[in-house]
Amino acid sequence: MTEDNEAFLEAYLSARKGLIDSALNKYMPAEDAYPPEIFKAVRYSLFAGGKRLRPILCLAAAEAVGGDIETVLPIACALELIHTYSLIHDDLPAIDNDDYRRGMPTSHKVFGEGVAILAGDALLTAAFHLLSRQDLMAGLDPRTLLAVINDIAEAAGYSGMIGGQVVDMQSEGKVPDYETLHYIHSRKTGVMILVAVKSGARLAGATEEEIDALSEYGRNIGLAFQIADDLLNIDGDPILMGKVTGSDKTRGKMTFPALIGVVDSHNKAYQLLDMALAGIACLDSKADPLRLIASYVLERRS
Ligand code: GRG
Repeated sequence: MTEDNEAFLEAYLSARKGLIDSALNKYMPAEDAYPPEIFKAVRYSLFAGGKRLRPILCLAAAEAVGGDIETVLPIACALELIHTYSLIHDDLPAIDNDDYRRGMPTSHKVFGEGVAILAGDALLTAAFHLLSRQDLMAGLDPRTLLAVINDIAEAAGYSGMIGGQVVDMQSEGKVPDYETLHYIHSRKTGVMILVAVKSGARLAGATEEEIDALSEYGRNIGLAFQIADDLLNIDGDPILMGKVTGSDKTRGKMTFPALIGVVDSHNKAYQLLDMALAGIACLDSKADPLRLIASYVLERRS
């Protein structure tokens, strides 16, 4: 990436993150709402410094087809609520048993396991509550919104993120094979990234051709994102990542480096980047932020 593109992307990501953070702050109940323990736990994880990649992608996809990002903002925020829930539950003792995330103690370490489980549940429910708020959705076509809610529910559920997580857990300690690994990565992580891009495009009134192009982009960067995550778990800086590295190997997780090695995993991720960019070659310069985000997904250090 050139220095100019790097500077543009940094400013772009920071501005979008600011927009998303203030919308989330507005949509979520105050920390001292009753009962305070649950609202504190929800806000603790929601405002713990996440990159906001999924909502940013949702807004950038809308922008790429000439849409209005303010209209799509609540849907983008709902995706972040689902993402935050998945991280809280992923860190639980029964799943990955992680003590730190983003440099801070995980939810169950601060609030106890019971409240952490409920905070995750509350965030998932809050996402669909937000998606069905008539006051915020007034500018959207109801049929399109319903189709988007359906896509998001499918992506987060047993055929998507949960399915991927289940197979991920069941595959620990097993000899990796491509088919299983592709299933895990494309569902556990990829599908929420894909649905973020697709939802933004659909809500912004994209044509079927544009939706197909952006889906191709989303599918490829979704998988590339998880391969980059596998690589960061090996050679990432624990300080920048805010969590321990090396855990995938200790747990015998099925990952791309475990299947094909570090160098080929790196090459595979860049191949996917090329495919993502080729997918949106038909879009004009309004898709440039998406092009830069695709490189960022692979070059990020946290
Ligand atoms: C329902 C019991 C129960 C568990 C759900 C679904 C699930 C657990 C976990 C799957 C989600 C998951 C943690 C996938 C890994 C993907 C990943 C690399 C997450 C980190 O995403 P970033 O880097 O995080 O975007 P930030 O911190 O920036 O928000």
